[in-house]
Amino acid sequence: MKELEQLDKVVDVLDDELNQVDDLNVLQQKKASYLGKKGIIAQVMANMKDLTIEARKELGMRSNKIKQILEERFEQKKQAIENAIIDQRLKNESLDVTLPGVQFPTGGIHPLNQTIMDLEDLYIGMGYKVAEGPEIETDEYCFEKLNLPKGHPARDMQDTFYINPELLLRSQTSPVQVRTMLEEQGKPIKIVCPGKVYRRDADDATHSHQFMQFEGLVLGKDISLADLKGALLEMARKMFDKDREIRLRPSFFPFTEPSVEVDVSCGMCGGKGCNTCKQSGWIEILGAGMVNDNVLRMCGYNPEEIQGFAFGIGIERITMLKYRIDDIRNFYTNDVRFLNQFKEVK
Ligand code: 2NL
Repeated sequence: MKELEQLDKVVDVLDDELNQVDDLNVLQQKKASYLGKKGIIAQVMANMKDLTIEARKELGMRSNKIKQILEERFEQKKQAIENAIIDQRLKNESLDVTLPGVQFPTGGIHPLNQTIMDLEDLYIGMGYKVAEGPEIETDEYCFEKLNLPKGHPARDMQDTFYINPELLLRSQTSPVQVRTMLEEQGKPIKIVCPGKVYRRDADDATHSHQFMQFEGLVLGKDISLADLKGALLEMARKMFDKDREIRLRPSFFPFTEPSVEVDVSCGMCGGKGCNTCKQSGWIEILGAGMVNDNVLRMCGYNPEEIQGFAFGIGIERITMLKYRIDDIRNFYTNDVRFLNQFKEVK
């Protein structure tokens, strides 16, 4: 019977064809072309009515068997294709968790901020509070209450950016201390005041029209110049190294009396004399003194009962000394080749 022969071949032919298929849609079409209403099996069976009952019976049984085999083949192939798709997806989506992470560039702490943070740490450790105030100040707080009345020659010394006759860009952080004194109304004070200040200077290697200052003020009963010297010695040893010495030279500031300029022993030559210290063995780092009685009175303090010291230090200057930076403009031009040298090594 030729129908039986045809059916027997179908499975082999299908196996060959399925080897070529790797797509579920194509597989679906293929299945229809075998098992569908007009498929190969149906076509073979089309002529059944012309056969004997025996032959029909045999052909019917055989075709059912073949259909079952075909169904299995298609189901197996479908599973195989679906598994292959999942394998491919897992491959594509797999992560190698041992790969090094992406390195995002990080910033660093600006050397001036580092110096301010170091100094704040030191003074907070000695019981001081950190006080800040506005960069736009009044003439009253920046000059008048600091014993610099209008027409005082020291006012010309500090060429100031005036906004109008009453308002200016502060030329020192002292107005922050003035504000604190007015608020505290005669009570003891122990503060440091870091911040940006402005002066009408032409920029060069050692001058900048805006720079950072760090001032300190201690008011209380029986505060003396010896207390000032102790605080400043701690600062020199914290900022530079632990065996530095300091020395106080007489000087003049309108807001302190007596006033001193403070030198630190030269770290380059250990005090013997070199180019950095101009052969003197000493480097000037700050100005200080006992708060002038006039300042105390104008800020609501009675100099008979309470007195104390104040100091002012230029952040740029000591940062330059510490890190051997030779041009103040490096701090403000944001050249990453300069800044990267201060990045913390992780
Ligand atoms: C410097 C050093 C100094 C002060 C600042 C000060 C503040 C008050 C009262 C008294 Cl509220 N003094 N500050 C004192 C001495 C020196 O700065 O070289 N300035 C031009």
